[in-house]
Amino acid sequence: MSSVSRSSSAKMLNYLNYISIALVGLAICVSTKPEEVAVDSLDCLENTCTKLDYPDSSEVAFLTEEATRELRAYETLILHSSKLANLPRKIFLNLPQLVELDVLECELQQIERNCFEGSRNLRRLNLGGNLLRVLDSKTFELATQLEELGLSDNQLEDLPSDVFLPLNKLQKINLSNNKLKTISQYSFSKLGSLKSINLDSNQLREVPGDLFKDQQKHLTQFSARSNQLERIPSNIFSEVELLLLSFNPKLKSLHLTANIDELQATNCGLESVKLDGRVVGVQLEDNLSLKELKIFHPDNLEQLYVANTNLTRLDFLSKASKLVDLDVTGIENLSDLPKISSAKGLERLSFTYDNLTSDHMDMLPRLKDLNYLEITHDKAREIFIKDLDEDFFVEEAELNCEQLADLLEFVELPKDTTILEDRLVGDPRAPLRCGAA
Ligand SMILES: *[C@@H]1O[C@H](CO)[C@@H](O)[C@H](O)[C@H]1NC(C)=O
Ligand SMILES: *[C@@H]1O[C@H](CO)[C@@H](O)[C@H](O)[C@H]1NC(C)=O
Ligand SMILES: *[C@@H]1O[C@H](CO)[C@@H](O)[C@H](O)[C@H]1NC(C)=O
Ligand SMILES: *[C@@H]1O[C@H](CO)[C@@H](O)[C@H](O)[C@H]1NC(C)=O
Ligand SMILES: CC(=O)N[C@H]1CO[C@H](CO)[C@@H](O)[C@@H]1O
Repeated sequence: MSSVSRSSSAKMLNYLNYISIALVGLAICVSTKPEEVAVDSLDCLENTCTKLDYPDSSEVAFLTEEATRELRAYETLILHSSKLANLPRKIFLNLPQLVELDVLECELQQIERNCFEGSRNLRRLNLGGNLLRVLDSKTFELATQLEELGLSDNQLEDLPSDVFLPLNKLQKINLSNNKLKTISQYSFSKLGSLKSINLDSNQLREVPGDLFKDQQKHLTQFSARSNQLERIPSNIFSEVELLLLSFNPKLKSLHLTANIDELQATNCGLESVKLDGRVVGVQLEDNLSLKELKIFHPDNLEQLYVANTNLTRLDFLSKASKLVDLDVTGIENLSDLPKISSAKGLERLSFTYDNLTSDHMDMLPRLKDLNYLEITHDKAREIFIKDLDEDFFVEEAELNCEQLADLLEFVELPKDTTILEDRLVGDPRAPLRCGAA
């Protein structure tokens, strides 16, 4: 008797569950069936159209043949300064020639799968600066030719793990400035052409070790600046050109096995960095707690920026024979500075002159190619530039800051810098003051 009543109450429970599930399902159906409103004319300047006003998510605009007639000659269509809760329907049915669609700052909230019907030429889609919060896993199912997808500056909190799966030609994706807390290990599965991924300014705490399983051969760029990353799996990449990880204050240690052309991990909370692979450019400045840096293949290293760190040893410097550019400003107790004399091709050097480094200045004349020398001492900074170009540095030349900025190319002059020419002895001219203003 008691067993019967138990099973009937179990049935009752199931029944209740069933009801509530059905209701949830119904709610989704209602919200995904907006009412279609025909747009007969568009306010366009060439291929840029504005002032489409459909802010209600229960309405979806559809572009009529008539409205799109003038746009058939363009490969790009730009919609902005509009209010489009839903992406308009039939854009590609009427404009199948479109290669690029930009819907920027249009308060876009929802994208229906069918909007991409007929998008057989669509290679670039930019939906930046909208209000997208969720994407359905089928959203891009019909946009199979996409090579670049821009979803930056939205409100995305989560992504279905298979939402990009149909995009097997995708090369670039920009998800910067969203609210992503996690990213699935399958997010980029099977996207063998994907080369550039931007996840800047999200709330990611970790990236799964398998995230780039199908991009192992080569990534051009991975960027995850300004997140909350606590760790990066050491073998997540095998080959990456540009790796940007700056402004992750919780990233205490970084150990990577990949070959990396350029690594930037400035302003993190880094204490230890170990790079096993071939590295060419390494920027780790402004990590006040960084006390360990190991570069196992320093023979390829060309650029090393470690200003404002807590390093004491850079023992690999003696093997960094290709080093061109070194910044060790603001390192209080660096004992390995003399070792750079083996970097015979060094062209730029920045360091802090104090009682410790003062003993080692005899290595400077051995650096024959040095043409930019920046010395910080007692909070003042002096820059010495070698007379590279006689035409430019003639004795009477009125050197101005603009010319100097040209000459220094990618060196950004610090604010209020005093510049002394190397022939200064006896030169009556006052030192030049330049700065980033
Ligand atoms: C991604 O979007 C951001 C914000 O709009 C932009 O600054 C950045 O240049 C884009 N990055 C790439 C690689 O396209
Ligand atoms: C720098 O290192 C010294 C000695 O190794 C340590 O006492 C100090 O706390 C470190 N500074 C920072 C900011 O981690
Ligand atoms: C540098 O060394 C001096 C003397 O050994 C020590 O007093 C000081 O705390 C050290 N500074 C750092 C940042 O480690
Ligand atoms: C550095 O050397 C100068 C002169 O040789 C000396 O007066 C000063 O006290 C030293 N400073 C430190 C921190 O040792
Ligand atoms: C988290 C952390 O310690 N970050 C520090 C890295 O270095 C910069 C500048 O040198 C500091 O401002 C950060 O606090």
